[in-house]
Amino acid sequence: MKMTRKDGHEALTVADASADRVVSSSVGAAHAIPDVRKESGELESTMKILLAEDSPVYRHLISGHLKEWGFDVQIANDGAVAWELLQAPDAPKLALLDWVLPKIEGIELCRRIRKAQAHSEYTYVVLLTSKDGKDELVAGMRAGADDYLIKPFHPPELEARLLGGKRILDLQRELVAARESLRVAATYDFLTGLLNRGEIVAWLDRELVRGGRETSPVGIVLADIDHFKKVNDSLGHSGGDVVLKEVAGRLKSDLRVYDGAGRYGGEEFLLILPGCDLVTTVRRAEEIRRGVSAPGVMSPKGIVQVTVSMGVTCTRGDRTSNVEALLNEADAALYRAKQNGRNRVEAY
Ligand code: GH3
Ligand code: MG
Ligand code: MG
Ligand code: MG
Repeated sequence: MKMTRKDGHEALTVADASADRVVSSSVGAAHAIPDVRKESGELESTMKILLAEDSPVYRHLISGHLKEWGFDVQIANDGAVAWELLQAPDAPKLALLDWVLPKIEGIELCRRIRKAQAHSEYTYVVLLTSKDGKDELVAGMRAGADDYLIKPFHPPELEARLLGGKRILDLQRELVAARESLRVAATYDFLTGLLNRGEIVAWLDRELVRGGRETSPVGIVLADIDHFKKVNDSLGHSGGDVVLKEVAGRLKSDLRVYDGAGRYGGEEFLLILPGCDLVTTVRRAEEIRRGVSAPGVMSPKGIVQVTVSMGVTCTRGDRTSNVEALLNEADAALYRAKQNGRNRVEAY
């Protein structure tokens, strides 16, 4: 049966309550539906969408339109299947949920989505409800729905809702990407890609706590490029930058995944070696030092020989270690390495 609404438009509707009878799509059928996608260029062809609908008729009609609009449609016949699909690793971020569903109702799905989602990517939810459920709409929105659609509805109404949802999801993704790039900028040193000073010191602080708890030593290496001013003088500042990057890469290349490396200052680097006592830290520092100086560094103005001096210290189980004291020790040892001829490792 076709239903005619007050505005004179015929809507997507189902004849009767009983399933499998159906049946009309809107007046103009598929070919007459205005192609919002072509007009706005907004609907992404591969965007996933979840359709949770227990009425076979609506399921068939709606999924047909969604596919026609280019969506990759996942279908759930009941709320439990919908919830399972929504929890999958690559779940759809756009969900069209019928209010009345077997097992888990649409409104309960909304609640669960919002509860589970505090830290993950946003899911945009459009709740489908029948006309007599109108009074409950506010409750649906409170439960976490972003929008609603009252059955029966015209296909273009649905498409318009989905375009709005997609726009929100795009904005949200842009915000997340912007936040992520701010986080990266605040965490890493732009030139070398190592942790910046604040982060490597915070890392050291955390490792000291862990080392204290596990009574395990933490080795610390402060490395400083020798005569770097001369490198800058001969290669220019940008040539110096190339050398800095290369040295940072070499310092890092010998580290284990749980070691930390950061740019502590202009041409100074801090390495943190959890679980390494003083003897081991000195041995590893020696290996790393040799690795830095072994092959010359290619720069736009030719090959330069680069060396580093290192000051090494380590936490000891029998005394409390704090970041500042350890950094002072490493710095004192580094000073001795410079005094004693550079390109060498000294322990505190
Ligand atoms: P030493 O062996 O005693 O450490 O001598 P040095 O010349 O390496 O030490 P000094 O501290 O006198 O000079 C460090 C130089 O590092 C000076 C500074 O211009 C340069 N520098 C600091 N940061 C950067 C950077 O980001 N890029 C470049 N190209 N140079 C930098
Ligand atoms: Mg239903
Ligand atoms: Mg230096
Ligand atoms: Mg220096």
